[in-house]
Amino acid sequence: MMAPMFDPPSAHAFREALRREALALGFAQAGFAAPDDLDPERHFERWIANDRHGAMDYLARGAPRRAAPVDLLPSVRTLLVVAAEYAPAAAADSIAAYARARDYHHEMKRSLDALLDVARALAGPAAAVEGLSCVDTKPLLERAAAARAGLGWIGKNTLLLDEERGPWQMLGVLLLSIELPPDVPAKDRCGTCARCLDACPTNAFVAPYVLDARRCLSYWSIEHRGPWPREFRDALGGRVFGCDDCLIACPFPRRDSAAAGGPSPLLASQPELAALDPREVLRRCEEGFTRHFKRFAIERAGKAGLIRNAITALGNVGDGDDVARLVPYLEHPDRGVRIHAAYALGKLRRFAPAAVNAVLMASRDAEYDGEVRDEIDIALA
Ligand code: B12
Ligand code: SF4
Ligand code: SF4
Repeated sequence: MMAPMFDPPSAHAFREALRREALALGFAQAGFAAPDDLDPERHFERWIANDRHGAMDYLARGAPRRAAPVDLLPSVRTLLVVAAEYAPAAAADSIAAYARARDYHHEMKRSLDALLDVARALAGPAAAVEGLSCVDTKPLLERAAAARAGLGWIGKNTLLLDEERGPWQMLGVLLLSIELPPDVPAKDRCGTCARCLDACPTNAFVAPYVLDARRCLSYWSIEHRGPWPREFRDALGGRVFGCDDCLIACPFPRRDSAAAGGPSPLLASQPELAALDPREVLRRCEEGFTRHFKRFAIERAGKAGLIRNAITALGNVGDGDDVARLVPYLEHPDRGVRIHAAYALGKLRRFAPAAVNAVLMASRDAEYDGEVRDEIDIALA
C-alpha cells in the first residue's frame, strides 16, 4: 500500500495538530523525524560486541534491527517522538525518581495509542494510517530517535536531555505510515562539562557517551537476576531500585529556565511510593509484592530482586536493630537473597558480634549451596 502523502502546507498543519494533541495529552515535548537508519556509526552494535550489555540478552538479539524502524513497521514514513517529564530526585532517595510514578510503559503507551487514533481521525479513513507505539517494549533506539526529532541531545551520561528539562524525561515513539516534515536535531551542549562522569559511584562510563551496563547500579538493581559482585553491593549504599547520580549531577535544567512546565500528569509522583526506605520495601514485599508494586516500574526487579536490593541496602546503611530483620533471609528459597543476606549480616556484625556469629554459623551448617557457604565464611572472617 502507498504511504498517504500530503502536499507541504497540509503536511505542516497535520504535524502541528499532532504536536498540539501530544502536548495536550501531557507530554512535555513532541518532535518528528524521518525513519532513516538511527545509528549510521554503528555505536550500538559495537556496544553489544564489547559485551557492555551484560546479561540483557534481549538487546543483543535485536541488535541490527534497533536502528531500523522499517523492520518494526514496513510502511513507516515518520517517527513521532514524545518525552514525558518527571520530578527530579534528591541525592538521598532510595527509589529512582522515574519509578516513583505509575509504570511509564503503560501510561505513555496508552497516550501514544490515543495519538494514533487522532492521526487516523485527521487523515480520514481513506488514508488507512498504520502506526505502532513503542515505549521500551520494541527493539528501537529511542534516544537516537528523540535526538533526530529535535527533543534534545544525547549527553555524556548517554541520556537524552534538553536545556529546559535536563535528563528528567522518559521517551516514547509512535511509528506512522504518513510522511510528515521532520524537525531539526538539537546541538550537543555538554561542552567541557563532565560532572555526570565524575559523579558515577561505580565508574560505569568507559568514555564520554559510553556506559558499561555491567558497572551500573541501575543494571544490577533492576535488570539483573541473582547475586552480584561485592564491589557493587558496597556501592549501592542505601539505594533500593535504580540510581540517579548521573542525572542529579547534570547542570541542566538551568534554574532560570522559563519553558519548563513541570512533571507530566502521566508521570506524577505517587504518594504511596514516597518515603519508601529499605525497611518499608521489605515490609511491603512480605505483605504482598504484587498488591503493593503491580502498577509501578518497581515490579521489574521481581520480588526476590527487590528483597535482595533492600537487604543489601540495610547492610550498608542499617544498624543493630536490623540484624533480626535480616536473619530470616538466610533461609530464603532464592540463593541470591541468601548470598546478599550473609553479606548484609557480615556488615552489621559490628553491632552484635556474638549474635550474628551464632546465626551465621548455624546457617552455614544447614546450607547446601557452596557459593552461599563461601559468602557466610567471608561474613564470619
Ligand atoms: C538497556 C537500557 C538500560 C541499561 C543500559 C543503559 C545505557 N546507557 O545503555 C541500564 C539498565 C543500565 C539502564 C539504566 C538507566 N535507564 Co535505561 N534503558 C535501556 C533501554 C531499554 C535500551 C538502551 C540501549 O539500547 N542501550 C545501548 C546503548 C548503546 O544505546 P544508546 O545509548 O541509545 O545508543 C545511542 C547513543 O548513546 C549513542 N552512542 C552510543 N555509543 C556512543 C559512543 C560515542 C563515542 C558517541 C559519540 C555516541 C554513542 O549512539 C547510539 C545511537 O544513537 C532504553 C529504552 C530504549 N529502547 O532505548 C532505556 C532508557 C535508555 N532508560 C532510561 C532511563 C530513565 C534509565 C535510568 C535513568 C533509570 C534509573 N534511574 O536507574 C538509568 C540511567 C543510566 C544511564 N546513564 O544510561 C530512559 C532514558 C530517558 C532519557 N532521557 O534518555 C530510556 C530511553 C527508557 C525510556 N523509554 O524513556 N537502561
Ligand atoms: S545510573 Fe548510577 S551507576 Fe549507573 S551510570 Fe549513572 S551514576 Fe553510574
Ligand atoms: S552532566 Fe554535563 S556532561 Fe553530563 S550530560 Fe549533563 S551537561 Fe552533559
